[in-house]
Amino acid sequence: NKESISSRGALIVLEGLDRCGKTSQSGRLYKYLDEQGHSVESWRFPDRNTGVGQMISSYLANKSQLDDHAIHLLFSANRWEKRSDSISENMQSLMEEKLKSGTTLIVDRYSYSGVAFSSSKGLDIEWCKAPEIGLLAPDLVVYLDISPEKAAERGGYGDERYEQLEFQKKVAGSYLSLRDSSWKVIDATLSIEDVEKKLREVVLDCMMTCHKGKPLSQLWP
Ligand code: FDM
Repeated sequence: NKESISSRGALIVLEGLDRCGKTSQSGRLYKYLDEQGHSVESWRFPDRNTGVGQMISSYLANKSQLDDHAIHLLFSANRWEKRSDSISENMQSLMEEKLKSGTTLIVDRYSYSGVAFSSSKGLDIEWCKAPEIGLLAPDLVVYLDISPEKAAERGGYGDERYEQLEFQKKVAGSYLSLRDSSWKVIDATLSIEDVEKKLREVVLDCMMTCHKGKPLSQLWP
């Protein structure tokens, strides 16, 4: 029976500094894969639609204050509540179920943002990684690489808490220490079309590997 052996979707994560182009590239990638007939969804963290997500959103907008450890754990909780559907009857709604049913997820920010941003405030990196243990590991992490200075030139930052050059410089350093050889790094200063093309290549390649039966795994590998 073809259905029971149907292949799973890929968990694709896009990371990078604010204004690196992640959000527009994930939109373009989604559109492309969808038009090619793939089952695909575009996700992002923080997911501001949940109760936890609303607390995060209020914190980011400087409307509430929270201890650095507490907000870190909320970002992590926001990923845990989207990991797997253990409490409701709807077995198709969350990450693991989606992937297993063959849907590829393009995720704008994930645990690496969690660790990079919080450790840039001075929190211990191992402490930051701990609550992420057991979340689904991405099949591919794409880092859209841009210097903090260049990113800041792109129309300036908004009003959210972390959108400041000095802080983004620290985040860039944290990302660098998190990167490993499996990450695909794309120069985010190339034209939108060139970034898109490179992104498509690495993503299609990864989807093929998952299609061939690569098992889902957990953080941190
Ligand atoms: N951010 C995002 C964190 O500090 N920790 C996390 O776990 C995640 C997912 O939230 F400045 C930060 C990164 C960014 C802010 O992200 C909101 P978006 O992509 O601008 O919504």
